[in-house]
Amino acid sequence: MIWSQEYECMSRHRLRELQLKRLRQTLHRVEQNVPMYRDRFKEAGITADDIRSLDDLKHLPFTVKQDMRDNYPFGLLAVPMSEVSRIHASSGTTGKMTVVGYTKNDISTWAELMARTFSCAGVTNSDIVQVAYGYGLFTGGLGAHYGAERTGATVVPISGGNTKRQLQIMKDFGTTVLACTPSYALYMAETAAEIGLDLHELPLRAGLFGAEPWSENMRKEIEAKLGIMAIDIYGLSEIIGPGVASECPEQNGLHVFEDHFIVEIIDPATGEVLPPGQKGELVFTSLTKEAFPIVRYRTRDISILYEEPCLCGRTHVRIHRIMGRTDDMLIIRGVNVFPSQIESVLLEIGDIEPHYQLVVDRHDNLDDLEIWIEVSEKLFSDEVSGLEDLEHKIKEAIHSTLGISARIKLVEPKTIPRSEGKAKRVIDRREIYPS
Ligand code: DLL
Repeated sequence: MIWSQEYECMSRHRLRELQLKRLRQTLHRVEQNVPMYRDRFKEAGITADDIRSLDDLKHLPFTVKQDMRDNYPFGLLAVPMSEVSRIHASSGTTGKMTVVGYTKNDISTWAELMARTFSCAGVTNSDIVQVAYGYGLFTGGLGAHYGAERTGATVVPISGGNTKRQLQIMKDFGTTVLACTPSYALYMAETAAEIGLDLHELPLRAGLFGAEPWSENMRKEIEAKLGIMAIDIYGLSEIIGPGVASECPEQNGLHVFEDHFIVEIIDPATGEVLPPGQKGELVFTSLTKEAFPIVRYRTRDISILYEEPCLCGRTHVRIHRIMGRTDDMLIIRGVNVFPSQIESVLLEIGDIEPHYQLVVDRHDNLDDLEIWIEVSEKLFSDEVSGLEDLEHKIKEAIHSTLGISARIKLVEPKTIPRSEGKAKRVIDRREIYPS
């Protein structure tokens, strides 16, 4: 089922015309209203008027995550606050989060894009959609909520967590579609098995999974254990939230909603645009956003672009499922975490040597973070209670700053292997990216 035949199946020629028109509008909007873009364009010796073809896009400077931090919280908004009807922010830090804003129209556009996403899984007004993405500043919950509502489906806004209750509701309400992170879907399946609930007997038939990396093997496992079709959905707060790209029933790459976003793949080392078929970093430009337009945003996500037509009839290009990142960002239980954030929390606490290692693993389908930290010789030879206090203090600090729980393991000086080059801060045993 295609939600918006008119736009999703548009001829490539008409689509390009529409993109160019919307791109020029967006560039004028940022040039007039956002000082950072105005300055950047000036530095690059370019004005919005100079962009006469889609090919000219490559002359514009990139936008990066640091730009959000530098303009925290509202410096990149292109409308006055009186026109902003919603704020979201990326998870991870309480300090300088990535803050994004939406006008009423933006919220409506987003709902429309998410309705397309749900339609990719065949969702109609006969469906009952359980939204188990987190509600709140994270874009997953409310993004899925508005989109599912737009399709006419019945929405169960349960948010994440409380797994047994999720399963009870799934059974009692007759949920047909589940929206959550892929690892949480597997965790639900496992909990169902533990309590003797056979998911194959329930009406559940499809799931929309994203917000973290997963693999083809994980898809197979989810589909088998839950007895459903599992659709990969992709997005990021900076671009709109979920609703940037979605798989169709062909399950062979994610269609980028190109009437609202231009996608490019670049060489992360040189910034040069790569042709379709080559692996590189995804870069997006928004075409219709009012409050928070964004030009050439470097996602750090690695993928490949496919231009071949898709059997489903949609004409929008597809991207390969996310294959990795160009930076060290980890996604732990749906929370985006940079090792540097953990480091700064650790260094604010005394008695710690600047040697630590993050060990990330997945047990029973739940991400598990263990932080190994070297403590001073003195503390280590002190009585045990000193170590326990410190462990507790670190655990609390990590939880309150980053919103994730971690197991803390304090070790003697010189326990963590030293490296001659870059320190190896992260050991990720989850094997989540496809090889
Ligand atoms: O995770 C938005 C979202 C919510 C997408 C619900 C899908 C479903 P952020 O918190 O800003 O936004 O995190 C964005 O998550 O740059 C990717 O690294 C990763 N990511 C999102 N979707 C996928 C996916 C939301 N399908 C970051 N596969 C992105 C792999 C994904 N990684």
